[in-house]
Amino acid sequence: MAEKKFYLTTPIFYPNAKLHMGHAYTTTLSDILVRYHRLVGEHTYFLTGSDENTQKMVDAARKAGKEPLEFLDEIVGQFSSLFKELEISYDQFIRTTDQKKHWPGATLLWQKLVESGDIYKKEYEGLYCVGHEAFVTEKDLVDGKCPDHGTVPELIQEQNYFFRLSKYTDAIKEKIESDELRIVPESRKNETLAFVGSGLEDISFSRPRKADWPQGLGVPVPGDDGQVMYVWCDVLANYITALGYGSDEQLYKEFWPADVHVIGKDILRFHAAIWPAMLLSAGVPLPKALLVHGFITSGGKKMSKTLGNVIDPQELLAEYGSDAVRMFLARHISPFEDGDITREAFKDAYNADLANGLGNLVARIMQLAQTHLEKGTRPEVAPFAKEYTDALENFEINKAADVIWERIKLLDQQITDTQPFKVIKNNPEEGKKLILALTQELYLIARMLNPFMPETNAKIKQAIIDNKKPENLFARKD
Ligand code: ME8
Repeated sequence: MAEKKFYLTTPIFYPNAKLHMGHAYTTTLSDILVRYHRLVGEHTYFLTGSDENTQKMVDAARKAGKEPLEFLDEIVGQFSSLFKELEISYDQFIRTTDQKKHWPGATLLWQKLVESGDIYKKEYEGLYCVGHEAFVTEKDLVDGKCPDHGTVPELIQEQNYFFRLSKYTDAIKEKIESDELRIVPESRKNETLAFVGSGLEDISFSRPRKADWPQGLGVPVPGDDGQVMYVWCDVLANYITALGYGSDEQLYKEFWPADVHVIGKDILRFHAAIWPAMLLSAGVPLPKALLVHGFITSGGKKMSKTLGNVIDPQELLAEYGSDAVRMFLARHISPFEDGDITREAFKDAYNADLANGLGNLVARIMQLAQTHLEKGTRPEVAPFAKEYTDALENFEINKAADVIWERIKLLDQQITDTQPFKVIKNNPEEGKKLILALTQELYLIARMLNPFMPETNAKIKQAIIDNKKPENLFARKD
């Protein structure tokens, strides 16, 4: 039988500023899922990237006194260092300014939509919010300003190409209702069905090329160089262009359709309506699932510089290391709801889960093993418990982490209950058996930690193989 494949994507992030905790969250969840599928022997592909053909990037570059393309390289460099520090094991980082990798596929996709009769030209007038990179309506504004960005939108009148999204209302509804396109959690599925059910309207798919955009920014509309693709056919297309759709299609054949697009709740509508409609129009299979996670706040509030509650992932990484950050995000924030992080909560969780919890357990067991077992007593590898694999198959990442911590607690209890340090004095054989059983369960726990805490997983397994207590796995933070 052919190996099972697993293709996961993250959103492609805007490179107009450094990534924050929310982006770190999406990427960490994604990485945990991919590492799990890799661990159980599937053939995985993990895509992330950046959404570069945007006005807000051009504005940010000019503000920084840089040329846009040079500015992009710098910010994208910062993205990759954050991902490296977070141990994100992606296979490819796609950039939408990549003319070799991305543009041919975006162009082909556009042409397919044209062939289906779904692209038409129309005069358009609307209010454009640069912060959103989207047209907004009067209804969205507060005192004439965009409430999210505090800016007055521009009134724009122009010729655009439109996409016949309305045509796909029923087909999309059916795909979502039948779970052919699964939306997780259920509440997001219902939200999408309500939104799609109220009818989809055709949407603007291109914009006139801006005079101040440098060459190399914005995918040209095929056959009309005066227009560039506006968002959808450029940005959403990344999920297939990265696999070589429209150029070298080997990866595309191997990995498409995506097994899951991991996204935040802010971009649900694009992914649940526009993207499937484009794929239906182009005759491309739909992704299998969308995992829609909530938003992270700090102390119950949106992180903002003015409130002073911004938590920079790089600061936490420098102080606590990647495994601690990954574990907090995985265990203490539900992927299906909004979550909160504060420095205090982080420190408390670190001390309870890692320094006093896992770290202490490893020290207790390895102290016994080092003293009483011979080196080379290799543990047997037990299979994973179903509640662990089920949780991860269903994207219940925090639940899978809880399963591990439940076993950590039980194993701690097992030492207290069986007292191998006493048994060994009167009955060395029996004592050794007890200690070996402890190391065996510890080995399994280490394997279960693999997707969450790759470094710790390796350190514990090595300690067991070397039969040696590891130095300070997690130092207490006071
Ligand atoms: O929207 N909590 O890019 P973006 C949790 N380029 N996750 C958060 C978050 C928060 N507070 N803030 C952001 C874009 N995110 C487009 C996407 S995809 C084809 C194009 C995460 O840089 C979350 O995953 O604004 C959200 O969907 C994404 O970052 C938006 O990133």
